[in-house]
Amino acid sequence: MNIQKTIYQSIAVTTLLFTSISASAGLVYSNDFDGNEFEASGISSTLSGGNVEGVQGYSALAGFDGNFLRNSSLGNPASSTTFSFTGLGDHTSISIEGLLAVIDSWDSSENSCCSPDLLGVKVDGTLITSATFNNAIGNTNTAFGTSLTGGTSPANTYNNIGFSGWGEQAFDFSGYAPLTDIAHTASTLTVEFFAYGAGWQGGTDESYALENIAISTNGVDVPEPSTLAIFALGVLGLASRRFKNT
Ligand SMILES: [Ca+2]
Ligand SMILES: [Ca+2]
Ligand SMILES: [Ca+2]
Repeated sequence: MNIQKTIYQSIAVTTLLFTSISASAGLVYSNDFDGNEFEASGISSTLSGGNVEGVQGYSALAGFDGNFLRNSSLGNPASSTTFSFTGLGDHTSISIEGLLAVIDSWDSSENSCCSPDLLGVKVDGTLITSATFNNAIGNTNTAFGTSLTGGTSPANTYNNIGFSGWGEQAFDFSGYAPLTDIAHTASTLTVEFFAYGAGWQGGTDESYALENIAISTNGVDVPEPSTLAIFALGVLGLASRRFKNT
């Protein structure tokens, strides 16, 4: 056996090992609710809460197509739409991307008959962000990412594009700061969307839907050069011992 060849092979194996660790970052899960559900290798996912329904007039807005996952639950808090995962590889944060449909008469957060109406997002049980929308009454309207209906219009001016007679809004929350690079390292993950607030009526009165959900991991630690060198030396040590034994 040629020891120089063995050393080169060992370095190649070391490089391959670190390449495979880095490859665990990236897209974990996506779902367009039209039968295209993606799970990364080694990931197991479960989804609960919500109904797959046609997008109705949302089909005119960029990204909405076929069906989405609508949650029209009653209660305070209303039952959540929950995505749960096991088997996540090494990572330092997660990002949640997708489209949000704000359907019918959300009543914002002012003290009226029917508010506040709030949308919360929890990661592993911790509230990450909350939002409110004024499709019907009130003045507060969260910019939950990029508005797909032209911004924060005054109350009662959104177009009615389906469901009951009230107007709708839509947002693309891909890159929305509160849902981007959320610190997270565990191999399990739970992401919950839920409506809450004393004014939440739910049902056919006010509801929401998710479309084109994508959840990814970010920021895998790259091994420091010193760690890599020690690891490589260890492999070389094994290789040279094997050489001496042959
Ligand atoms: Ca869809
Ligand atoms: Ca309400
Ligand atoms: Ca409507």
